[in-house]
Amino acid sequence: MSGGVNAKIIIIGCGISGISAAQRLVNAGFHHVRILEATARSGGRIKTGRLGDKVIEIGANWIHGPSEENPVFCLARQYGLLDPEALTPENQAMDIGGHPPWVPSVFCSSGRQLSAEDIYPAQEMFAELLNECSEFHSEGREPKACVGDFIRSEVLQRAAENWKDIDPTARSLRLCMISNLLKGECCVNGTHSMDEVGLGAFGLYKTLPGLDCIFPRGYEGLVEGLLSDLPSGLVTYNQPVRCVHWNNAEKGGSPVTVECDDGERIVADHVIVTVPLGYLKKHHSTLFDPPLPLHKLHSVQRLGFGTNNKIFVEFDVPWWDADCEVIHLVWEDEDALVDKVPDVQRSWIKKLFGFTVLKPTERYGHVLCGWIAGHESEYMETLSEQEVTQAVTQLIRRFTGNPTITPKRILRSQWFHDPWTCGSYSYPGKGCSGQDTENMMEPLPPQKSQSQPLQVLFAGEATHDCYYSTVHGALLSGWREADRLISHYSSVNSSDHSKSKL
Ligand code: 6YU
Repeated sequence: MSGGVNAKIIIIGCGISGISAAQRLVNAGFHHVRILEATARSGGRIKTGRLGDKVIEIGANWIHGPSEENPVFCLARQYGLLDPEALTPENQAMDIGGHPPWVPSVFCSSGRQLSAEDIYPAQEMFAELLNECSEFHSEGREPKACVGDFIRSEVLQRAAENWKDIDPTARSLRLCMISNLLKGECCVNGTHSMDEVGLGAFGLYKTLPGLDCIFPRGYEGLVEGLLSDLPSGLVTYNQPVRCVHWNNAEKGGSPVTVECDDGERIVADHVIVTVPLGYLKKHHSTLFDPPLPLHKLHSVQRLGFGTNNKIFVEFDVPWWDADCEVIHLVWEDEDALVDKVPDVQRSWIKKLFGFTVLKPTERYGHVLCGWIAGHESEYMETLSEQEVTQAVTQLIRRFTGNPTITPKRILRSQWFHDPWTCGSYSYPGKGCSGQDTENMMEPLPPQKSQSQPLQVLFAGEATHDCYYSTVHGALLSGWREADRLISHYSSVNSSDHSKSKL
């Protein structure tokens, strides 16, 4: 490694993938590592905020699959950031397949609360269909182009067969419940509609065992823990990068020059780009000189990156049951299996599938987190807080039939209009395959042979082959690219060494 430790390495972005790459490189002895971050803070899409005196998460919420194989869980445990229940073997062993078994309450648009019997058949059918969607990848077939088409056609067929003898109103209500579950799945996948999620690629996503848990004092504790191991001054804040000039060596310069928005030009041997896919989609043509090779660009375009936002709503008194963990809002005019609204400006609020309840009550009081994805969510971001409060209040009053319910305060995220993120997280778009993530993580110049120099490397959640859209996927991608450089120098040094022996 002796030659490598002097290599100049620039990391663009101080989200978890940029930080984990820096941590690995510094631990391996590299001492010319710098992170350039566009904003005034670290963490990127890990962003802890406050609602009054309550700690809330504006970005990432849970550790998905908190168990031994999950590096976020292991680091959080090491830093002492988790509640004791999350550390129990029982919690780690629970296999929930990405969908926590929350206790639901369901309200419908005529102001009634539905019973478990009303909705269970729809929930069961939907869960079965999601499992089937995940299996097409390993079966190597794709009976429909997108998850939405598959679910819709199967629900219609199965409902005609299995629900033919039930009362038409009850049958219609089950179909409306499926529309609600489709909207919820848009939030999980961070997409406008399940019609935009590729069916064959849906099963690329892998879950880990463990019942999802939170950071009681905030997800940013993880970021602080990792940063505390790095030399001070390694991160430069408020330093947006405008352009990465690569292949300079052919013109006689250093391999890569990073040009910042303020005009500063920094030369480097290697650059690790960790900007979000949403940012890359919007700015790739100016961010790289020469431009990205076509196969890489096409993957940037094919992979999906959508919006999922939260609307936190606090109340003085709860209007939901004490054991309730998730509240579904079912529109009774939506038996056509819809996950988008016809007129975004007039009826964007119909896209909000419901709320999760922040628990435990002793810590959070009475706070709900509303979830809304897609273009409706992007439109919501343009409204004033007062307009959002009004829409949410009307919605809750209508669904509960209680005209007096009044939120104490609200706070919503605005990820689409964040200029350095441009949305929430990635998903496999229609026509995507594992080759697209391979292309995303491929360094520049394209690695036609082992001897190609490594100039620009790519990390970030959207570059992980099976844990995309998560914090652990992002963290692992940073380690992966650091390891690529570490092994590059190990092999360079060992071949130098063997040459010198000759
Ligand atoms: C998770 C969860 N979670 C909710 C919401 C969001 C996300 N995720 P970063 O963006 O962090 O860093 C890049 C940096 O680059 C950033 O600081 C920029 O400012 C900077 N930058 C950009 N341009 C620059 C420039 N030009 N120059 C310099 N700097 C520049 N993940 O594990 N648990 O609960 C959630 C959630 C609302 C928005 C999430 C969750 C996603 C993670 O937050 C995200 O992946 C990582 O933080 C990204 O880190 P990074 O380093 O890559 O980028 C079955 C099946 C279905 C498949 N999907 C199921 C998965 C479910 C995912 N669920 C998520 C849910 C929530 C609620």
